[in-house]
Amino acid sequence: MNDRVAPNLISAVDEARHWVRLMEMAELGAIPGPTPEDPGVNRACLTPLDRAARRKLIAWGAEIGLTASVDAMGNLFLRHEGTDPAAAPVLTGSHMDTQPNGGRFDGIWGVLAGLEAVQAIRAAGIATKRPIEIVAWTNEEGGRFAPGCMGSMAWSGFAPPETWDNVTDPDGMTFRAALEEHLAAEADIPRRPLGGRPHAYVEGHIEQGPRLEAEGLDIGIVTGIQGSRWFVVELTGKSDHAGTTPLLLRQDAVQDMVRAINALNILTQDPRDVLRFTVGRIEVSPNTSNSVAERVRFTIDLRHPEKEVLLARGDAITGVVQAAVRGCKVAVTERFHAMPTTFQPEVPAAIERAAAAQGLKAARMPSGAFHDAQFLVPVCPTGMIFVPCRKGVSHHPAEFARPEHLAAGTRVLAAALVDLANG
Ligand code: HGY
Ligand code: MN
Ligand code: MN
Repeated sequence: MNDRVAPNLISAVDEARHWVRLMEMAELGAIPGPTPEDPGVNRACLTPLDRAARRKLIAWGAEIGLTASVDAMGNLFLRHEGTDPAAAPVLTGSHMDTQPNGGRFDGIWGVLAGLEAVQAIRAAGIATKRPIEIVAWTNEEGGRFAPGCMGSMAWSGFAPPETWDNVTDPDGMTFRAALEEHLAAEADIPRRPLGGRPHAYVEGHIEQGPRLEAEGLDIGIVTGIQGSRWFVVELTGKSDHAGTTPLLLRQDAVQDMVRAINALNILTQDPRDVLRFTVGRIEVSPNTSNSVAERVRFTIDLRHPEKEVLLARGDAITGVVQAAVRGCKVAVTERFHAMPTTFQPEVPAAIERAAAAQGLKAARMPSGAFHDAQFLVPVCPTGMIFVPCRKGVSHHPAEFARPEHLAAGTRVLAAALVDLANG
């Protein structure tokens, strides 16, 4: 199918323009990194920084004739019209929010690759039967409001939009209040209904793993995404004086947390090192050095490519914690439940054709990170394009991808979009 793609499409993808836009976006929420050459980004969802980045994207889209719209979850869309406006669009994009200690490429590359690909398609004078829409999903990271992927979960019908109304950020603001504030600030942008039936979805993303770089590959043709489950464990004990209370009389929530995590480390042992178990956030109260901790809340991020393992180990968490603690009350809440997904063959095949036609070294591979794409699978044929990132580092300011790799990924995306839009 790709041999119909105009050869000037590839040359119309402008590596320098694409890199400049990425670096401009990285200034919105820039934070110091390990070296001056590696600044990071902290741009949480539904913040003024997030809105400044969206306005910049909308302006770049308007310059090339794309029309913007926003849905009730704040998902942002830029539309390139097709010769058949009534045809189901091909969707591409990713997310613009970052981790609090994030990098310059996670998420935002996929959105800007979509913009660059569509700009190249238009510059090359290629008419697409189907419209192409670039999407920026709301709150993929789950850093400010947990869990992640709220925008794509609500859009795809995986969960109702009001599911997370009362989730609060560290400052106590609810997701619903932040979303209403956000939508009010973007009241001038046309609204669109939540949901849709696109023809296909393609997401560009940095690999966030070491394989492509280690094997000298240009493109990852993603075959699917491993499953993820997020839990919050709350241990409630009793606060006491650190100097006068005998250890035997204490209900120390921190000591019970240590017992619980030690027991969970045994539960999640995996000699093949495939299972991923992470405790990334711990809240202690009253959080003073000379009072015994009354309450601890800690998060669990559990991942595995096999549904059976994810269910068995995840369902055992509550019992393991209860057996491990000494005296604290235990409450375990599951906050995110995304089973392993495999992409349908059509989109990976289009990506493979595009990479082969451009003589790029590509391999099929699964994704260890979760992405909005996993919630698109039940809605339409879905796929992802990975590009290498340095040493596989991500969710850190040292995250880096080379301009030539990003341009190659964008060229594959552009060709795949034309293939899917005219196929
Ligand atoms: O956590 C993840 O897998 C994604 O990068 N947000
Ligand atoms: Mn991401
Ligand atoms: Mn991420």
